[in-house]
Amino acid sequence: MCIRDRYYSVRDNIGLNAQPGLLSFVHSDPSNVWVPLPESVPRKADDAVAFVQNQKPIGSDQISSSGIHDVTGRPVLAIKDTPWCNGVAFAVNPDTGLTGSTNKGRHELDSALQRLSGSGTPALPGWPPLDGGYAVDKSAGRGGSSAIRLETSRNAPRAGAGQRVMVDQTEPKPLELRGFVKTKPLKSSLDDQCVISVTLVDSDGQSRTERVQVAWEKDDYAQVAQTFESAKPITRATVKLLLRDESGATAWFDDLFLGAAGTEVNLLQDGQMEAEPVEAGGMSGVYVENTSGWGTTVNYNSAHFTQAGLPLVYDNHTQKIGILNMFSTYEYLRALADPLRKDDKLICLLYTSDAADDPPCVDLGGRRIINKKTHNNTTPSSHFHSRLTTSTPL
Ligand SMILES: [Ca+2]
Repeated sequence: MCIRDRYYSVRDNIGLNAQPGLLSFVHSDPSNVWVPLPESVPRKADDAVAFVQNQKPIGSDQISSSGIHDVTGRPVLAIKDTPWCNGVAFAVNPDTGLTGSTNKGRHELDSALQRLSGSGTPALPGWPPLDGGYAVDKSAGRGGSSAIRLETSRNAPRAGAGQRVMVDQTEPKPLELRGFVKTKPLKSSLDDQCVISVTLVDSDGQSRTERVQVAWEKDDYAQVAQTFESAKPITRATVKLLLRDESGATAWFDDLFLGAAGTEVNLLQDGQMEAEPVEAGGMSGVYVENTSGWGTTVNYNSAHFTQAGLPLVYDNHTQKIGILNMFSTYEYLRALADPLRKDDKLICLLYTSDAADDPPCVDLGGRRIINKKTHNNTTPSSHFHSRLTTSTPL
């Protein structure tokens, strides 16, 4: 079986899974560990490595156990400034058989399965789930009865909900965001742990993302409010409710408003979170991103050699042996296929493609995707068209 799909996975103004209605597949990126870097850290490899060693951000344990080394023993990485992460992507060996409970492959596998088990959770039609998704809490609402509840754990450290709205200003006017948030203890000290992120796109196609900080440890709903000014008319906006905490946290969101300042016209659909939740349905499984990424990289981290299930390779250029990372990715896929096959779930391999002439197709839940013109009016570098090619489970 083969499914082709045009999928806007990395557009900043479309959350993962959100826009095409891909609600039943969860995302796995097994060969990268993304680390956002503060602005003060120079965008150089040595500085990025030092930051990870000294500050121990989320993912540092996976980098130390699964990191790919080049022939000189240095971590393989790429400095990146992308809509979803301004920092560094460390190349990692996704083999789940590496020693250490914190290896990337095992973490990714456990996380994908856990998120998949929750991906059938009914969601509000106006609020597509992001990352690990959310629950509709019918008894925790502030106004009315329902609220969106985000919960995280070690295996599912990110949860979220998002919504894109057309603003269509003809002249610049301030936009106001208001909402109410309640949180249970947030243990780590990251300042972007619980935020409402608002991405605004103006009439020139320029986008900017503002993060509205949520107060910590509130037993009751507290209001957040922020006004955004823009020199150009704002054409569209994406609001994301985001929680990330490896040690486990909970946050509730209710009564969200986004609209022209001083008005009560809410651009958000179901800002009160009172709609009837619906189930995602259709086929489900895991889509694995970057299956070609780092694939031809040879991993010289000798600590990984004895755990490799496939033969090592001899590199003519360096005249040394190593692990071809594509083989490690295959081992990850094989480990992932076992539990999925038992449950009639699918693996989809996602790789980047410039096949802009791909025909519009159905999405994985069987609904047709309409490729609106607004998807294509930004610069090519701000997104890539991806093609999902799936097969039956490996
Ligand atoms: Ca409500």
